[in-house]
Amino acid sequence: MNIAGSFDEKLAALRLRHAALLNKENAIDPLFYNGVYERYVDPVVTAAHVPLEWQFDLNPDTNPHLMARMEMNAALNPGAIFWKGKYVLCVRCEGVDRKSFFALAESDTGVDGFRFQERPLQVPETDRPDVNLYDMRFVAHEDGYVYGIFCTERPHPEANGDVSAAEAQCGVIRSKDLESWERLPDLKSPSSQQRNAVLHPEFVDGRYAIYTRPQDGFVDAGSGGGIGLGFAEDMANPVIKDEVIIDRRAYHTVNELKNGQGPAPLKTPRGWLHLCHGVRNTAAGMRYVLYLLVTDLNDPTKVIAKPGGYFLAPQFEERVGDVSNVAFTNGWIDREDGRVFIYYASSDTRCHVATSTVERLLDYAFNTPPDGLSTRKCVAQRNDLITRNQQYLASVAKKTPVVAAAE
Ligand code: M1P
Repeated sequence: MNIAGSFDEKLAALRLRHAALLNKENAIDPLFYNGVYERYVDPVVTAAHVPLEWQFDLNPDTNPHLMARMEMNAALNPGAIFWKGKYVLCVRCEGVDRKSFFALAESDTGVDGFRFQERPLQVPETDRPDVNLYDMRFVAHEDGYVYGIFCTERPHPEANGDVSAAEAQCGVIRSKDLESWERLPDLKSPSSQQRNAVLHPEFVDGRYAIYTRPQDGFVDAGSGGGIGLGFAEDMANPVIKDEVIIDRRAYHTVNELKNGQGPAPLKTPRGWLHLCHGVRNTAAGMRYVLYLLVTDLNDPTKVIAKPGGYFLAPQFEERVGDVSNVAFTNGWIDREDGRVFIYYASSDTRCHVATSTVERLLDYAFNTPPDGLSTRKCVAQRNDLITRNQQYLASVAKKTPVVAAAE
Protein backbone atom coordinates (compact mmCIF):
# COMPACT_ATOMS: atom_id res chain seq x y z
CA MET A 1 0.00 0.00 0.00
CA ASN A 2 1.40 3.35 -1.05
CA ILE A 3 1.50 5.96 1.74
CA ALA A 4 1.17 9.30 -0.06
CA GLY A 5 -0.87 12.49 -0.27
CA SER A 6 -1.85 14.94 2.43
CA PHE A 7 -1.13 14.43 6.14
CA ASP A 8 -4.65 13.07 6.66
CA GLU A 9 -4.47 10.78 3.62
CA LYS A 10 -1.13 9.37 4.72
CA LEU A 11 -2.35 8.83 8.28
CA ALA A 12 -5.52 7.10 7.06
CA ALA A 13 -3.44 4.80 4.84
CA LEU A 14 -1.05 4.05 7.73
CA ARG A 15 -3.99 3.21 10.00
CA LEU A 16 -5.52 0.92 7.37
CA ARG A 17 -2.24 -0.90 6.89
CA HIS A 18 -1.78 -1.31 10.63
CA ALA A 19 -5.34 -2.58 11.13
CA ALA A 20 -4.93 -5.07 8.27
CA LEU A 21 -1.81 -6.46 9.93
CA LEU A 22 -3.48 -6.77 13.33
CA ASN A 23 -6.60 -8.40 11.87
CA LYS A 24 -4.75 -10.86 9.64
CA GLU A 25 -5.58 -14.46 10.52
CA ASN A 26 -2.63 -16.78 10.98
CA ALA A 27 -2.52 -20.31 9.63
CA ILE A 28 -0.51 -23.45 10.23
CA ASP A 29 2.40 -23.57 7.79
CA PRO A 30 1.36 -26.31 5.33
CA LEU A 31 4.95 -26.83 4.17
CA PHE A 32 6.33 -27.77 7.57
CA TYR A 33 5.84 -31.17 9.22
CA ASN A 34 7.73 -33.00 11.94
CA GLY A 35 4.81 -34.38 13.96
CA VAL A 36 6.14 -32.70 17.11
CA TYR A 37 4.76 -29.18 16.65
CA GLU A 38 3.16 -26.91 14.08
CA ARG A 39 4.77 -23.78 12.78
CA TYR A 40 2.70 -20.84 11.52
CA VAL A 41 2.84 -18.86 8.31
CA ASP A 42 3.14 -15.42 9.95
CA PRO A 43 4.98 -14.09 12.98
CA VAL A 44 2.58 -13.27 15.84
CA VAL A 45 4.13 -9.92 16.79
CA THR A 46 6.58 -7.71 14.89
CA ALA A 47 7.81 -4.14 15.19
CA ALA A 48 5.03 -3.24 12.73
CA HIS A 49 2.41 -4.34 15.31
CA VAL A 50 3.48 -1.58 17.71
CA PRO A 51 0.82 1.17 17.90
CA LEU A 52 1.36 4.16 15.61
CA GLU A 53 0.93 6.45 18.64
CA TRP A 54 4.19 5.06 20.05
CA GLN A 55 6.14 6.06 16.96
CA PHE A 56 4.56 9.04 15.23
CA ASP A 57 3.68 12.51 16.38
CA LEU A 58 0.12 12.58 15.03
CA ASN A 59 -0.30 16.35 15.26
CA PRO A 60 0.04 18.02 11.82
CA ASP A 61 1.12 21.29 13.49
CA THR A 62 4.16 19.74 15.15
CA ASN A 63 4.79 17.03 12.55
CA PRO A 64 3.63 18.33 9.14
CA HIS A 65 5.54 15.61 7.24
CA LEU A 66 4.04 12.81 9.36
CA MET A 67 7.48 11.55 10.23
CA ALA A 68 8.14 8.69 12.58
CA ARG A 69 9.69 10.37 15.63
CA MET A 70 10.54 7.22 17.58
CA GLU A 71 10.81 4.28 15.22
CA MET A 72 10.79 0.68 16.36
CA ASN A 73 13.58 -1.70 15.51
CA ALA A 74 12.26 -5.05 16.69
CA ALA A 75 9.71 -6.91 18.81
CA LEU A 76 11.23 -10.06 20.22
CA ASN A 77 11.73 -12.55 23.06
CA PRO A 78 8.25 -12.47 24.63
CA GLY A 79 7.41 -13.78 28.07
CA ALA A 80 3.95 -15.38 28.13
CA ILE A 81 1.06 -16.11 30.47
CA PHE A 82 -2.60 -17.09 30.09
CA TRP A 83 -4.49 -14.47 32.04
CA LYS A 84 -8.24 -13.87 32.35
CA GLY A 85 -9.04 -15.79 29.17
CA LYS A 86 -6.34 -14.12 27.06
CA TYR A 87 -2.94 -15.14 25.79
CA VAL A 88 -0.71 -12.35 27.09
CA LEU A 89 2.79 -11.75 25.78
CA CYS A 90 5.29 -9.51 27.51
CA VAL A 91 7.14 -8.43 24.39
CA ARG A 92 10.66 -7.07 24.39
CA CYS A 93 10.16 -4.01 22.18
CA GLU A 94 13.34 -2.39 20.93
CA GLY A 95 13.41 1.16 19.64
CA VAL A 96 15.90 2.39 17.08
CA ASP A 97 17.76 3.86 20.07
CA ARG A 98 18.57 0.22 21.00
CA LYS A 99 16.73 0.48 24.29
CA SER A 100 14.45 -2.41 25.00
CA PHE A 101 11.27 -2.01 26.98
CA PHE A 102 8.42 -4.32 27.90
CA ALA A 103 4.88 -4.10 26.59
CA LEU A 104 1.95 -6.45 27.01
CA ALA A 105 0.10 -7.67 23.91
CA GLU A 106 -3.04 -9.79 24.18
CA SER A 107 -4.83 -12.23 21.91
CA ASP A 108 -7.94 -14.41 22.11
CA THR A 109 -6.46 -17.23 20.02
CA GLY A 110 -2.76 -17.31 20.93
CA VAL A 111 -1.76 -17.51 17.27
CA ASP A 112 -3.02 -14.22 15.86
CA GLY A 113 -4.79 -10.96 16.72
CA PHE A 114 -2.19 -9.77 19.26
CA ARG A 115 -2.81 -6.17 20.26
CA PHE A 116 -0.62 -4.04 22.49
CA GLN A 117 -2.11 -2.38 25.54
CA GLU A 118 -2.27 1.39 25.40
CA ARG A 119 1.18 1.97 26.92
CA PRO A 120 4.39 0.05 27.58
CA LEU A 121 5.23 -1.11 31.11
CA GLN A 122 7.05 1.46 33.20
CA VAL A 123 9.21 -0.83 35.32
CA PRO A 124 10.13 0.69 38.71
CA GLU A 125 13.87 0.97 39.41
CA THR A 126 16.06 -0.09 42.28
CA ASP A 127 18.53 2.42 43.73
CA ARG A 128 20.92 1.35 40.97
CA PRO A 129 19.20 2.62 37.80
CA ASP A 130 18.85 0.20 34.90
CA VAL A 131 20.07 1.12 31.42
CA ASN A 132 18.41 -1.63 29.40
CA LEU A 133 15.80 -4.24 30.28
CA TYR A 134 14.96 -7.38 28.32
CA ASP A 135 13.77 -10.98 28.10
CA MET A 136 10.96 -11.17 30.64
CA ARG A 137 9.97 -14.56 32.07
CA PHE A 138 6.49 -14.52 33.62
CA VAL A 139 5.62 -17.16 36.18
CA ALA A 140 2.49 -17.56 38.29
CA HIS A 141 4.07 -18.85 41.49
CA GLU A 142 2.17 -20.92 44.03
CA ASP A 143 2.75 -18.09 46.54
CA GLY A 144 -0.01 -16.15 44.71
CA TYR A 145 2.12 -13.60 42.83
CA VAL A 146 2.93 -13.38 39.14
CA TYR A 147 6.67 -12.78 38.98
CA GLY A 148 8.47 -11.15 36.11
CA ILE A 149 12.14 -12.11 35.98
CA PHE A 150 14.21 -10.23 33.44
CA CYS A 151 17.68 -9.09 32.53
CA THR A 152 18.79 -5.66 33.69
CA GLU A 153 21.86 -4.28 32.02
CA ARG A 154 24.09 -1.48 33.29
CA PRO A 155 27.60 -0.23 32.54
CA HIS A 156 30.19 -2.45 34.20
CA PRO A 157 31.35 -0.87 37.49
CA GLU A 158 34.96 -1.67 36.54
CA ALA A 159 34.66 -0.53 32.93
CA ASN A 160 37.81 1.64 33.11
CA GLY A 161 36.67 3.81 30.23
CA ASP A 162 35.44 0.94 28.04
CA VAL A 163 31.97 2.24 27.17
CA SER A 164 30.83 -1.14 25.90
CA ALA A 165 31.67 -3.04 29.10
CA ALA A 166 28.34 -4.12 30.52
CA GLU A 167 26.99 -6.03 33.48
CA ALA A 168 23.90 -8.25 33.25
CA GLN A 169 21.90 -9.06 36.36
CA CYS A 170 18.54 -10.60 37.09
CA GLY A 171 15.81 -8.06 37.87
CA VAL A 172 12.57 -9.05 39.60
CA ILE A 173 9.07 -7.56 39.60
CA ARG A 174 5.84 -9.02 40.90
CA SER A 175 2.15 -8.30 40.63
CA LYS A 176 -1.23 -9.74 41.48
CA ASP A 177 -3.09 -8.15 38.58
CA LEU A 178 -0.53 -7.62 35.77
CA GLU A 179 -1.25 -3.90 36.15
CA SER A 180 0.66 -2.61 39.14
CA TRP A 181 4.14 -4.00 39.54
CA GLU A 182 6.41 -3.99 42.56
CA ARG A 183 10.16 -3.98 41.91
CA LEU A 184 12.16 -6.24 44.20
CA PRO A 185 15.94 -6.18 44.69
CA ASP A 186 17.97 -7.84 41.95
CA LEU A 187 18.87 -11.48 42.48
CA LYS A 188 22.17 -12.00 44.28
CA SER A 189 24.01 -15.15 43.22
CA PRO A 190 27.57 -16.45 43.36
CA SER A 191 28.05 -15.52 39.68
CA SER A 192 29.42 -12.07 38.78
CA GLN A 193 26.77 -11.75 36.03
CA GLN A 194 23.40 -13.40 35.43
CA ARG A 195 21.18 -13.69 32.37
CA ASN A 196 18.38 -16.14 31.62
CA ALA A 197 17.37 -16.56 35.27
CA VAL A 198 13.90 -18.10 35.67
CA LEU A 199 11.71 -18.75 38.71
CA HIS A 200 10.40 -22.30 39.23
CA PRO A 201 6.60 -22.14 39.72
CA GLU A 202 6.48 -24.17 42.96
CA PHE A 203 8.34 -24.13 46.25
CA VAL A 204 11.04 -26.78 46.54
CA ASP A 205 11.48 -27.86 50.17
CA GLY A 206 9.83 -24.63 51.22
CA ARG A 207 12.20 -22.42 49.24
CA TYR A 208 12.00 -20.48 45.99
CA ALA A 209 13.93 -22.29 43.26
CA ILE A 210 15.57 -20.18 40.56
CA TYR A 211 17.17 -21.42 37.35
CA THR A 212 20.35 -19.50 36.67
CA ARG A 213 23.00 -19.22 34.02
CA PRO A 214 26.26 -18.47 35.78
CA GLN A 215 28.58 -16.59 33.43
CA ASP A 216 32.04 -15.10 33.56
CA GLY A 217 31.41 -12.04 31.44
CA PHE A 218 28.62 -10.13 29.75
CA VAL A 219 28.65 -12.36 26.65
CA ASP A 220 30.78 -15.34 27.69
CA ALA A 221 29.32 -18.12 29.77
CA GLY A 222 32.97 -19.14 30.16
CA SER A 223 33.44 -21.53 33.08
CA GLY A 224 29.76 -21.14 34.00
CA GLY A 225 29.05 -24.80 33.21
CA GLY A 226 25.45 -24.57 32.06
CA ILE A 227 21.96 -24.10 33.45
CA GLY A 228 22.02 -23.95 37.24
CA LEU A 229 19.41 -24.19 39.95
CA GLY A 230 19.72 -22.26 43.17
CA PHE A 231 17.45 -21.70 46.15
CA ALA A 232 16.34 -18.52 47.89
CA GLU A 233 14.49 -18.19 51.20
CA ASP A 234 12.62 -15.14 50.09
CA MET A 235 11.78 -13.24 46.91
CA ALA A 236 11.55 -9.90 48.73
CA ASN A 237 15.35 -10.09 48.94
CA PRO A 238 16.37 -12.96 46.66
CA VAL A 239 19.76 -14.41 47.51
CA ILE A 240 21.17 -17.67 46.16
CA LYS A 241 24.17 -18.94 48.06
CA ASP A 242 25.01 -21.88 45.83
CA GLU A 243 23.90 -23.24 42.48
CA VAL A 244 23.87 -26.81 41.18
CA ILE A 245 24.44 -27.19 37.44
CA ILE A 246 21.53 -29.30 36.21
CA ASP A 247 22.19 -29.17 32.47
CA ARG A 248 25.88 -29.09 31.71
CA ARG A 249 27.23 -27.81 28.39
CA ALA A 250 28.96 -30.46 26.30
CA TYR A 251 31.45 -30.58 23.45
CA HIS A 252 29.96 -30.71 19.96
CA THR A 253 26.34 -30.49 21.05
CA VAL A 254 23.74 -27.77 20.49
CA ASN A 255 24.74 -26.10 23.76
CA GLU A 256 28.50 -26.33 23.50
CA LEU A 257 29.16 -22.59 23.92
CA LYS A 258 26.24 -21.43 26.07
CA ASN A 259 22.76 -22.39 27.16
CA GLY A 260 19.93 -20.97 29.18
CA GLN A 261 16.56 -21.95 30.60
CA GLY A 262 13.74 -20.64 28.39
CA PRO A 263 10.43 -20.06 30.17
CA ALA A 264 9.57 -21.66 33.53
CA PRO A 265 9.15 -25.43 33.16
CA LEU A 266 5.69 -26.96 32.73
CA LYS A 267 4.48 -29.53 35.27
CA THR A 268 3.46 -32.74 33.48
CA PRO A 269 2.59 -36.22 34.75
CA ARG A 270 6.06 -37.47 33.75
CA GLY A 271 8.20 -34.62 34.99
CA TRP A 272 9.00 -30.93 34.64
CA LEU A 273 9.19 -30.14 30.94
CA HIS A 274 11.88 -27.58 30.11
CA LEU A 275 12.47 -25.57 26.98
CA CYS A 276 15.99 -24.13 26.74
CA HIS A 277 18.24 -22.40 24.26
CA GLY A 278 21.65 -23.66 23.25
CA VAL A 279 24.45 -21.90 21.39
CA ARG A 280 27.28 -23.15 19.19
CA ASN A 281 29.87 -20.97 17.56
CA THR A 282 30.57 -21.05 13.82
CA ALA A 283 32.61 -19.13 11.30
CA ALA A 284 29.45 -17.09 10.67
CA GLY A 285 28.88 -16.31 14.34
CA MET A 286 26.83 -17.83 17.12
CA ARG A 287 23.94 -20.14 16.24
CA TYR A 288 21.04 -20.23 18.72
CA VAL A 289 18.57 -23.12 18.77
CA LEU A 290 15.97 -24.48 21.21
CA TYR A 291 16.05 -27.86 22.94
CA LEU A 292 13.91 -29.75 25.44
CA LEU A 293 14.61 -31.70 28.58
CA VAL A 294 12.61 -33.19 31.45
CA THR A 295 13.49 -33.10 35.16
CA ASP A 296 12.19 -35.25 38.01
CA LEU A 297 8.95 -34.02 39.61
CA ASN A 298 10.35 -34.59 43.09
CA ASP A 299 13.89 -33.51 42.37
CA PRO A 300 14.08 -30.70 39.78
CA THR A 301 17.89 -30.91 39.81
CA LYS A 302 17.71 -34.37 38.16
CA VAL A 303 17.40 -34.54 34.36
CA ILE A 304 15.41 -37.68 33.42
CA ALA A 305 15.10 -37.15 29.65
CA LYS A 306 17.15 -35.15 27.19
CA PRO A 307 16.58 -35.71 23.48
CA GLY A 308 19.64 -35.23 21.31
CA GLY A 309 19.94 -32.29 18.96
CA TYR A 310 17.75 -29.27 18.61
CA PHE A 311 14.00 -29.11 19.00
CA LEU A 312 13.55 -25.96 16.93
CA ALA A 313 15.97 -23.90 14.86
CA PRO A 314 15.27 -20.80 12.81
CA GLN A 315 14.38 -21.62 9.21
CA PHE A 316 14.19 -19.65 5.94
CA GLU A 317 13.48 -15.97 6.62
CA GLU A 318 13.60 -16.63 10.40
CA ARG A 319 17.35 -17.07 9.97
CA VAL A 320 17.84 -13.44 8.98
CA GLY A 321 17.44 -10.44 11.21
CA ASP A 322 19.13 -8.03 13.55
CA VAL A 323 21.20 -10.87 15.03
CA SER A 324 20.90 -13.61 12.43
CA ASN A 325 20.62 -17.36 12.99
CA VAL A 326 18.92 -17.09 16.36
CA ALA A 327 15.92 -18.88 17.83
CA PHE A 328 15.29 -17.73 21.39
CA THR A 329 12.45 -18.45 23.79
CA ASN A 330 11.30 -17.19 27.15
CA GLY A 331 7.54 -17.81 27.01
CA TRP A 332 5.11 -20.68 26.58
CA ILE A 333 1.56 -21.38 27.67
CA ASP A 334 -0.01 -24.73 28.49
CA ARG A 335 -3.79 -24.96 28.45
CA GLU A 336 -6.03 -27.29 30.47
CA ASP A 337 -6.82 -29.34 27.35
CA GLY A 338 -3.13 -30.18 26.91
CA ARG A 339 -2.32 -27.71 24.12
CA VAL A 340 0.99 -25.88 24.40
CA PHE A 341 1.71 -22.54 22.72
CA ILE A 342 5.45 -22.07 22.33
CA TYR A 343 6.50 -18.47 21.73
CA TYR A 344 9.90 -17.89 20.25
CA ALA A 345 11.69 -15.07 18.48
CA SER A 346 13.75 -15.35 15.34
CA SER A 347 17.01 -13.55 14.83
CA ASP A 348 16.28 -11.00 17.58
CA THR A 349 13.70 -9.43 15.29
CA ARG A 350 10.15 -10.84 15.53
CA CYS A 351 7.96 -13.18 17.59
CA HIS A 352 6.49 -16.48 16.39
CA VAL A 353 4.35 -19.25 17.79
CA ALA A 354 4.59 -23.02 17.41
CA THR A 355 1.84 -25.26 18.80
CA SER A 356 1.97 -28.74 20.23
CA THR A 357 0.52 -30.73 23.13
CA VAL A 358 1.99 -31.96 26.40
CA GLU A 359 1.47 -35.52 25.16
CA ARG A 360 3.46 -34.95 21.96
CA LEU A 361 6.22 -33.03 23.72
CA LEU A 362 6.67 -35.82 26.27
CA ASP A 363 6.67 -38.42 23.51
CA TYR A 364 9.39 -36.40 21.76
CA ALA A 365 11.35 -35.95 25.00
CA PHE A 366 11.31 -39.60 26.09
CA ASN A 367 11.53 -41.30 22.67
CA THR A 368 14.10 -39.22 20.83
CA PRO A 369 17.53 -40.79 21.30
CA PRO A 370 19.90 -38.76 23.47
CA ASP A 371 22.84 -37.11 21.75
CA GLY A 372 25.24 -39.89 20.78
CA LEU A 373 28.14 -37.44 21.29
CA SER A 374 30.11 -38.93 18.36
CA THR A 375 29.56 -39.66 14.68
CA ARG A 376 30.01 -43.39 15.31
CA LYS A 377 27.25 -43.48 17.93
CA CYS A 378 24.92 -41.22 15.91
CA VAL A 379 25.26 -43.51 12.87
CA ALA A 380 24.59 -46.52 15.11
CA GLN A 381 21.43 -44.81 16.44
CA ARG A 382 20.26 -44.10 12.88
CA ASN A 383 21.04 -47.66 11.77
CA ASP A 384 19.02 -48.96 14.69
CA LEU A 385 16.05 -46.87 13.49
CA ILE A 386 16.49 -48.16 9.92
CA THR A 387 16.68 -51.79 11.13
CA ARG A 388 13.56 -51.44 13.25
CA ASN A 389 11.72 -49.87 10.30
CA GLN A 390 12.82 -52.65 7.94
CA GLN A 391 11.70 -55.30 10.42
CA TYR A 392 8.37 -53.59 11.02
CA LEU A 393 7.66 -53.00 7.32
CA ALA A 394 8.58 -56.61 6.50
CA SER A 395 6.24 -57.90 9.22
CA VAL A 396 3.40 -55.73 7.94
CA ALA A 397 4.04 -56.83 4.33
CA LYS A 398 3.88 -60.50 5.43
CA LYS A 399 0.50 -59.95 7.03
CA THR A 400 -0.91 -58.10 4.01
CA PRO A 401 -2.11 -60.45 1.23
CA VAL A 402 -0.71 -59.44 -2.18
CA VAL A 403 -4.20 -59.41 -3.74
CA ALA A 404 -5.39 -56.83 -1.19
CA ALA A 405 -2.37 -54.62 -1.91
CA ALA A 406 -3.15 -54.78 -5.65
CA GLU A 407 -6.75 -53.68 -5.09
O1 M1P B 1 21.31 -12.46 20.49
C1 M1P B 1 20.84 -13.71 20.90
C2 M1P B 1 20.43 -13.70 22.38
O2 M1P B 1 21.57 -13.37 23.15
C3 M1P B 1 21.42 -13.39 24.55
O3 M1P B 1 21.29 -14.71 25.02
P1 M1P B 1 22.55 -15.40 25.79
O4 M1P B 1 22.63 -14.70 27.06
O5 M1P B 1 22.26 -16.85 25.94
O6 M1P B 1 23.71 -15.16 24.89
C4 M1P B 1 20.23 -12.59 25.04
O7 M1P B 1 20.62 -11.26 25.09
C5 M1P B 1 19.01 -12.69 24.16
O8 M1P B 1 18.18 -11.60 24.41
C6 M1P B 1 19.34 -12.70 22.68
O9 M1P B 1 18.17 -13.06 21.96
